Amino acid sequence: MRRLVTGIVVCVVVLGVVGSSLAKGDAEGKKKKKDPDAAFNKRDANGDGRISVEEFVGKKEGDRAEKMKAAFQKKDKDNDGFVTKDEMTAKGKKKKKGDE
Ligand SMILES: [Ca+2]
Ligand SMILES: [Ca+2]
Repeated sequence: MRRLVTGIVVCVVVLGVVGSSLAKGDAEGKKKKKDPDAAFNKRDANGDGRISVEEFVGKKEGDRAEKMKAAFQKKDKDNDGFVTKDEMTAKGKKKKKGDE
């Protein structure tokens, strides 16, 4: 009988810990989704701080790869073949900052 009670207590504790860590992970996950750094780092496979066209296109093939390449070239404002974090986070702004 005592063993059963211990088992139930363990279960409750484990569920509580798992539940709270899941809730925590969820909150952190939502935070990360909005974080452009996380999106950038995910793309930056080799971690050199810039995204090459290969990293940007990833494993896509055919039309999707072509679309990704076109999107990449739009992002690559200075046409150096790499998208930096600044270029990645810039949202379609064609003009430089301080142009107002
Ligand atoms: Ca890279
Ligand atoms: Ca660039």
